Amino acid sequence: MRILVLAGGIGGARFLRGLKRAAPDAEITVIGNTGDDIHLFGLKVCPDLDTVMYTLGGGINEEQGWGRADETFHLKEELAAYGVGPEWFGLGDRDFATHIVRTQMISAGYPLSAVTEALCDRWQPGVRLLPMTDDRVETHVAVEVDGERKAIHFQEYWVRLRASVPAEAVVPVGAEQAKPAPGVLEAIAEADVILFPPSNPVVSVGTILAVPGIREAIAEAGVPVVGLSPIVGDAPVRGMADKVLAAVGVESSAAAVAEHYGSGLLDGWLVDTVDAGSVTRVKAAGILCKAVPLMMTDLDAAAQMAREALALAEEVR
Ligand code: GDP
Ligand code: FO1
Ligand code: CA
Repeated sequence: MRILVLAGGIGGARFLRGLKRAAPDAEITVIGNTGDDIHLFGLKVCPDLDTVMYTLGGGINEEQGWGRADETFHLKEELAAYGVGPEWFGLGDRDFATHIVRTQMISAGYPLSAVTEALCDRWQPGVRLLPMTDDRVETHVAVEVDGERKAIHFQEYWVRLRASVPAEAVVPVGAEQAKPAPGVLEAIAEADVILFPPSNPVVSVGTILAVPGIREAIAEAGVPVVGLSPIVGDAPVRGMADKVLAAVGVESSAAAVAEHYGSGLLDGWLVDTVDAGSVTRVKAAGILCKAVPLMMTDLDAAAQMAREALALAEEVR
């Protein structure tokens, strides 16, 4: 079975770990979000691709959910001693190596998709990890600070400001001109089932869908498309999904996220058992829906969620 998954960082990566356990013989292709990418210290950093690669490859900092295990921060401290920042973004020594290799290969002319494949040669994530595009896309957030409206990088909004001010708009800058990376449209067309993990619907899955051709290819793939809600009890399990959902005019609820994707895209939607009351509303939107436990407390829980998603896909097929 060929399974295609659109993934952000932590939510996507932890779900994928469960999916690998639930479907050990499946061929899994992951389209990763690159809208979070940021250039720092002259290096290209791809947080969501790296989170998937490290999580599935066994190098992730488990407690944090991002960055490397056994990390140290000597390089960052030395840069800070020269007054070179930003200090608000925690890049560790081990992680820096990934960004140096990536930037070196990109400077030598390799596209991000080829670079990602080369990095995965080391980590062996057990899935085919494709960036959504080889073109530069950067998610910016419009905010009002001291009475002045300005656009800042999504990482600045989340990591520096901790989403402490309302997001007035979220713009995947460059997405309209971007082309799907090599292999992306083919993987969608060849998939037997397409899954949206409990990733951020705006800045992760939404950004991937903003690359022209990807949404259309999924809608026309003719295979079950099933998603899992990242919103449990009307709040994100972690992160700032409520803030970025508000920016696109969507309430923070499992049902509203399903309606936001819509029946043109989604065939099935899983909500957490605490949101069982919203199953009728999702069904009324033309999307098959079931309430099951959706907290990825450990690998077994994530694997059970993946089984439920695959079972729902069989029901809608
Ligand atoms: P990010 O790039 O690191 O923010 O990761 P993703 O976009 O892949 O996923 C972020 C989303 O995952 C957030 O909106 C969280 O609410 C959701 N999430 C994290 N852990 C869980 C969990 O255990 N269960 C569910 N249902 N959602 C989760
Ligand atoms: N998230 C943080 O909350 N603080 C950080 O300092 C931070 C550094 C960082 C470095 C490399 C990397 O791959 C990810 C990193 N993240 C950090 C996580 C990440 O940028 C965001 O949590 C997600 O992209 C949110 O969608
Ligand atoms: Ca992310």
